[in-house]
Amino acid sequence: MSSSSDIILHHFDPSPFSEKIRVVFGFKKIAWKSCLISRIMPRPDLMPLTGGYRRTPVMQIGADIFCDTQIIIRELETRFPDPTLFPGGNAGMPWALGMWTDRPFFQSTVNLVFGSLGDKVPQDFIEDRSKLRGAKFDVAAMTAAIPQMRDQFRANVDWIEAQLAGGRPFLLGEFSLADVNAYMNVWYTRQNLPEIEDILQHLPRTSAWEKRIQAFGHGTRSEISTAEALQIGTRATPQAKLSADPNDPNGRKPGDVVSVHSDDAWQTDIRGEIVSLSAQHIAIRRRDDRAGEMVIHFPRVGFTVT
Ligand SMILES: N[C@@H](CCC(=O)N[C@@H](CS)C(=O)NCC(=O)O)C(=O)O
Repeated sequence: MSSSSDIILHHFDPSPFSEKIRVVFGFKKIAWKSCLISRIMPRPDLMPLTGGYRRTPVMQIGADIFCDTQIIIRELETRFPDPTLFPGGNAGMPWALGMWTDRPFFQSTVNLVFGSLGDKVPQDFIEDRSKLRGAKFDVAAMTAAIPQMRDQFRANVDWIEAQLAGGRPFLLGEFSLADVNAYMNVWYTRQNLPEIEDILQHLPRTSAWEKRIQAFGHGTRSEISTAEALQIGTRATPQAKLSADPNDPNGRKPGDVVSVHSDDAWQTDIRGEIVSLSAQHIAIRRRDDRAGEMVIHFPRVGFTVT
């Protein structure tokens, strides 16, 4: 039986997607272990655990590894259902809103942040992210697009402002996953661009909403090293249970060997044998020379299985 202190988050403090998970830890009052990873590759103690998945964050519970914030949040909601991130039966729309907050909204946020940082973005970071994207991480182009990105950022945040009208404290009334996802973008600009206040000062409901979310904190955090996390993964046995999806539209079943890819430019595929699957998740088993047997869990939206 696992407890909340078995939860390890591989992350780095300035990572906006990691902030989503830290906020969920705060809201659900979870105790967790923070494993700080470098902002750029290589990550030699993490790759044996993930099989090569290189986005941040990654959650580890023993020898089960959860890649992508969607599947991390789904697992946390299952293990710690109270308080829920899906109040009032809102079990679908908050996920769908993630496709706005994490993609077009986040793209304008990232371009605004890096375009504004300009020459301060380190060369090794540019090289690393160019490799990840399979295309130049073009800070000069982002700098040239700052006026457009300001407009895009403001228009997106203005939707938050509009939704908070009439004294609504959170986007759906009660706090939900929709707030977690939208908040990431505002948090990220605040961390990097003090001048974002020029835009946000005209959006007072959003600023008050940010403070309400900050007040949840990050749960109870303690630190472990990447070497310790790898050792935990190596010693543990995966807990994922065999489970078929009778309605799988492609007839996939436990035991099938598949490759899982994320649908972004980054093309690493992670190969293994299906352990369990459903409309919203797939877990595959693989063996690693260093980590031994691991089960890696992915969401379905944003990932392809071949
Ligand atoms: N869809 C992913 C996106 C995560 C993401 O893009 N994270 C950024 C950092 S905040 C990243 O992976 N950057 C490259 C890296 O850390 O190697 C998720 O929801 O977890």
